[in-house]
Amino acid sequence: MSDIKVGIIMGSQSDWPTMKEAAILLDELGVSFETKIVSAHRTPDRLWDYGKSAVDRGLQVIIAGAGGAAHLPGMMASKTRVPVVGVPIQTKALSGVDSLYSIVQMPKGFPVATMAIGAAGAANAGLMAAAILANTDPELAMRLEVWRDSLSASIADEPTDD
Ligand code: RP5
Repeated sequence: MSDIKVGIIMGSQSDWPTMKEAAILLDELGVSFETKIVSAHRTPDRLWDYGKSAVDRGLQVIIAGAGGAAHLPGMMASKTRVPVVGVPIQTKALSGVDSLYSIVQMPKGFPVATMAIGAAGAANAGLMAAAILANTDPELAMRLEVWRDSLSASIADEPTDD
């Protein structure tokens, strides 16, 4: 079993600028992760193998981003009991509403924890994965508390014109 706790997977290289936001957060919080391109449509065998081996490899959370007919998160959730956090990529044609609907409307029995569309959703996916892991990792829990407190402290009391 490897040390990697979180898998960040995405349907295409074109998803990486968005999914990078999850990686940045996990890096900041000291969570080990891997990144892979796994497409439900273009590399279905890769998807199957990834899902089949996820538990044995010690993955504890999978963050899956996809756009358009975004079947990757749901198909991954059907293949492994490892919790899947879905990130709808913002598309050009339909602004990511297509991705959101494709990811969020899972049938009863196979949930995907669906985040917001785009970069904020990807960053929150990283934070969600860290929060899940923090339940059994007190040091990570402390780092996450510090991160949250520092974000709160950075918010001004009053708006300015600048
Ligand atoms: C999806 O199709 C990917 O997740 C990506 O968001 C979208 C478009 O992929 P490319 O045509 O840019 O490779 O599978």
